[in-house]
Amino acid sequence: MTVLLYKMNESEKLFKKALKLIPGGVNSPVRAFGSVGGHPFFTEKAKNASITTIDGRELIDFVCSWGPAIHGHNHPTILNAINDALVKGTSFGTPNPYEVEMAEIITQAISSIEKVRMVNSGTEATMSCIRLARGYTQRDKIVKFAGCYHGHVDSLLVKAGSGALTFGNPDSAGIPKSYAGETLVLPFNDFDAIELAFINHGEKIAAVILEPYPANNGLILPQPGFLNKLRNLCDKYGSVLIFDEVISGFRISYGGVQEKENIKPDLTALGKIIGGGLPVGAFGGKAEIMDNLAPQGPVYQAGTLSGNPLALAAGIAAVNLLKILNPYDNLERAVKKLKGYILEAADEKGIPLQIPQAGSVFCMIFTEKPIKSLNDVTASNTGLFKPLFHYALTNGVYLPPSAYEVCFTSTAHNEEILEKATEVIVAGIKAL
Ligand code: KE4
Repeated sequence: MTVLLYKMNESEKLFKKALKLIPGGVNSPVRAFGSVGGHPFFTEKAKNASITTIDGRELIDFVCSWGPAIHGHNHPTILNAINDALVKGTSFGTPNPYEVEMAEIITQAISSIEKVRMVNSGTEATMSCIRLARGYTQRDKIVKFAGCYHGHVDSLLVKAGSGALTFGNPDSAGIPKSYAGETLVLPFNDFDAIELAFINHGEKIAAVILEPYPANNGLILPQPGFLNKLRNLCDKYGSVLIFDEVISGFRISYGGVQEKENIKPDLTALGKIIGGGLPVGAFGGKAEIMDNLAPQGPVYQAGTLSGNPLALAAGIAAVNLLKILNPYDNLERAVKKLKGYILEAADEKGIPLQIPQAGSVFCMIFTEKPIKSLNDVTASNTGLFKPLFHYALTNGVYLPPSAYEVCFTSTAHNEEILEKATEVIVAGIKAL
């Protein structure tokens, strides 16, 4: 395998300029290549399973814009939908028909969602779920799980307290300790910890929020019965169960993890895919809870561009295409095939490797232990990811620039493209 020259001069020039104008040179930290070293390339355009850098390099994309691009980039159906909306105007600040159409789609796709409100990001969706749960229950405490990321919400950028059951400390500057102290951070998949938390604080817990398939610190699948346990405890203590399905909604299955696992949360946060590549988030759930939102109820939530016609036109096209194609089994099978070859190469090389997978989402964690908790991920040999990342990038494959982020495929990742990517990743494993 010849190692292609890694042309980056145009990106390098632009990054130098960006660093003077934008904090860290990026509008979102993970894009800065901080954990893999080097500096990011700038993307000129994207089509199907590939992105093309401003240096003219075409890369097979396993980031897919961090999840939205489940149909690959610039799918004609989505482009046409955006163009149809565009000629009618970009933003009205009044109700528009797309909002009702999207609400119908979401409430029909996800039966736990009786009412839904559109916002502009996953962060807004989870932030609104937290405020709504607190307003509805008139309680303040929140339970989240270590390793789950829910966007940059003050209440949720919290790291575990000193003891397993002490309330949290800020996980970012700028968050008052008093604020973080209302959030309890527990180990995911720890049945005893969640039981004890409710015994000790149940009457004060407004909500439990989790990614039902945590995908922001590698991919950690729930142990059998764990999601049910959370459901039962929330029922028993009158707390709101919130599923953050910003990644998994319409990605793992058309109805998300909750359909696959047959669990009904009280509120769900959505994002990414439902925007078809444009900025969208949504949150919804039981009407009894959602009706507490302004203007109907006392919990305030608003947004200038919420329900934006362009963004919803793109999202409606993307979700309708999923309903028509129902690509989930094919997406899962294709990743399973890729995974098999990579595991075989690692085994031949004597490198312990786990590849947790959920449909078209997977990650490579260098450890011999099956991944059951955040500790299993942090204890892994993340140092092996960096050389693999750069080998792949040099040879035309863009993996997420962090050992803790997951890879995404799309319906545009056809057999030929996946074979080519497999060859590069396998060679990269063998070169470790
Ligand atoms: P946004 O505010 O970035 O649209 O969504 C926040 C969010 C909420 N919930 C989950 C489960 C998420 O994964 C995210 C955002 N995901 C990250 C990557 N895993 C977005 C990439 C970035 O931060 O640039």
